[in-house]
Amino acid sequence: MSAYAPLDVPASGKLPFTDYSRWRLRISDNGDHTWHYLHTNEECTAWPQTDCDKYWLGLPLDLPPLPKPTNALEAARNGYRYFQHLQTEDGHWPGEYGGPMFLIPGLVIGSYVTGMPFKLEERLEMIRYLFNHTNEDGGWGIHVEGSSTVFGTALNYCAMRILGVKPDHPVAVKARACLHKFGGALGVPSWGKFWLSILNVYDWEGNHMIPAELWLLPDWIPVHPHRWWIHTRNVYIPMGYLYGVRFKMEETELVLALREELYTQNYYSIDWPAQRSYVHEVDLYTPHSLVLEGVYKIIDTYENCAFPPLRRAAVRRAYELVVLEDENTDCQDLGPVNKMMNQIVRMHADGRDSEAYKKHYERRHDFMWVGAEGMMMCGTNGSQLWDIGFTAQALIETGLGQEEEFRDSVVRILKWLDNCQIRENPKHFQSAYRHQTKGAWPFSTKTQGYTVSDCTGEGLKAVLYIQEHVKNAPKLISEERLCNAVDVLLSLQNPDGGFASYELIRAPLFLEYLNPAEVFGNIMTEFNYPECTTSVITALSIFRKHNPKYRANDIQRTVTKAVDFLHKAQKPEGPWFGSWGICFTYATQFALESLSLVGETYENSPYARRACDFLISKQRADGGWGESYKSCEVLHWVEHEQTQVVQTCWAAMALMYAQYPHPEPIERAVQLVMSRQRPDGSWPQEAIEGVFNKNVAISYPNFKFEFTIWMLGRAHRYLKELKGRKAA
Ligand code: LAN
Repeated sequence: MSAYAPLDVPASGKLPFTDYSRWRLRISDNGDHTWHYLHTNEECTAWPQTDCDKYWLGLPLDLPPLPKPTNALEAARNGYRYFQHLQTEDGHWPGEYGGPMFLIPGLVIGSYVTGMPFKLEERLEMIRYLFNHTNEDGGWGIHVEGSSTVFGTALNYCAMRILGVKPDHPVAVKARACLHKFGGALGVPSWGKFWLSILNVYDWEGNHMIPAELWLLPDWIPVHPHRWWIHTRNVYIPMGYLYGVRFKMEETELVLALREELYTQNYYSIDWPAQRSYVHEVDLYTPHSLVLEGVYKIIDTYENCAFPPLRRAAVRRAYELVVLEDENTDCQDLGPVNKMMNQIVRMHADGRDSEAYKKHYERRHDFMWVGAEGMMMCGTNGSQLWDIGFTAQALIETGLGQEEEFRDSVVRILKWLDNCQIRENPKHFQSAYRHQTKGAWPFSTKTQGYTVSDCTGEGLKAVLYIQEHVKNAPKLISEERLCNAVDVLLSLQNPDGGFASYELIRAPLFLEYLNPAEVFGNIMTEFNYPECTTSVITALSIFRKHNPKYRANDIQRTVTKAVDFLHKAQKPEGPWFGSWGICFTYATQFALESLSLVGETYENSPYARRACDFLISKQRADGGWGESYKSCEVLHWVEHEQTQVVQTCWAAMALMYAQYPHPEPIERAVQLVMSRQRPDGSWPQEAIEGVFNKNVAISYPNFKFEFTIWMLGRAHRYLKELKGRKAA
């Protein structure tokens, strides 16, 4: 295991551990991202660093100051002049997609146990990232802004040690002290117990049964796992396999050392079965329900006398499903968690000489991102489509996209959108329990290739906007393909009118009582989300203006039901709860966008009015808005300590969607956002913007460009019109 030999690293991660002028971002034909470290000066000259590379590495771009903006539109234009530097040749905007602090451990443990090495520079910068994200107490939380938990601390401690940090390094010493304060790794949540068991530093006996057997049930059963939320089922498939075969790392010196370092008692004296339901209180977001405890009693008892042929069949079935997923996504897989687990399954079943092993080796890099603070593992292989969709709409709605200066940039956006649309259903379609993909846009790239409702909506809007509103724009996406996208959207409505994320809701919502992952909320089934519902409503509304004939009745029925869902989903105080961005500000912006497209405004709709009044009540003295990620956790509004530019834009956009009749709050928001713009047109990074499963924050650093440009440009016109109306 020399690939993981101990390293000498500085005490602090402040300064890079590698030469940052040598990193380059490579973009595949589909827009997948991989970072490369160049070793010779010749290589560096042949492949110069781009502004985009420099920006994400935190290196200065040295762009000259732009003419000082005298109004909101000029500020938006300056913003886009800067943002254009970060657009790649192929037309999209790469971006760092960090935040969750439980992904590097999966990458590192999964690589270690499958014998896949990292390059030295990757190891060094991952270590630095971990150093830079320790909390005051020496530990790590579940995400970069969260306080320390056993999950974050135990797993990242192991990752750091595998990567080469010695146990007496000051960061390791402090992290260990923090972990021991929590009583060691014993109380790690179930996903942590799983990873530590894979690493052979937690006994499998300390885990509740993970039943791959469920996949042998007939599909019609209402709680069959193919009906679970797509991420959850795709994680529990390889988990079931690896639990079923009790996969564990051989006892290396490091494994033996970790058994001593992670616990406050002798590893060999631990009562493992007693730990199965024990999770430290700092980690508990969704405690086990009584029903789940009951189910565990039954299946743990079964496990004691498991019937070997049944177990073999279950493990075989799990393996088949892993292969289908790998083949559908070229081993990139749905997300970083199941990707690393599938990798272990494939190594175990197919061996180290297999094609699958080689593919998995490469595909790890799609998730590994070098940022200013070191190398991280991203939440997906990027947010390519999501970012380009908003950028396109911002450009067209502000009118900037029609300006000659930006023409080339806009056409490149369209080309990228053209390439990204998924043209076919998956290779393994029904057999892998997938929803149709033909016509959809994914969240990141076509390689990953999963339909997402709102990504399809935003992708469709972006294409329609550019093809319709930019003079002489090439019509790259045919009417047939636009209709395919509409078909996908129409296929995704749930009976109560709402839209979920990737699929229809397939199982009863009470399944949430069986949520075994104590650190996440709402993971067992799909749920309807106001954000997703909005993207679909708005995309369909814009599409039918473009093509009033295609499935007109279906569209009408779908939009009416969806708006009805939105009305019902509004909180009594006025906002909507956001599940993917922070939080009430985010979702309320989307909801009011929907309502605006069906003609509901402050003047004529009690829903829009209540929402505006709520937002106005949250505007701060400086003219901005600021909401903490904690809102998503505790389900009510929590102020952020600082005003946030991105949320200020969301709130101001919401007011404009609702045609809020008083200009002052919007003017003050514009002032705040302009006051934070730098002379080169950019905005500095502020607090984290996104969230998932209620408890994990995730970053969308390009939002600070997309929504600022969009809001400023719109506000410029809106305020003018409003004043004109008032004068008349
Ligand atoms: C995402 C990111 C994008 C997000 C939106 C498109 C914004 C949303 O409107 C629909 C859901 C979706 C696609 C989404 C779902 C969950 C994801 C994939 C993530 C938040 C990014 C990371 C997260 C994934 C589950 C992380 C891995 C963790 C597990 C619990 C498996």
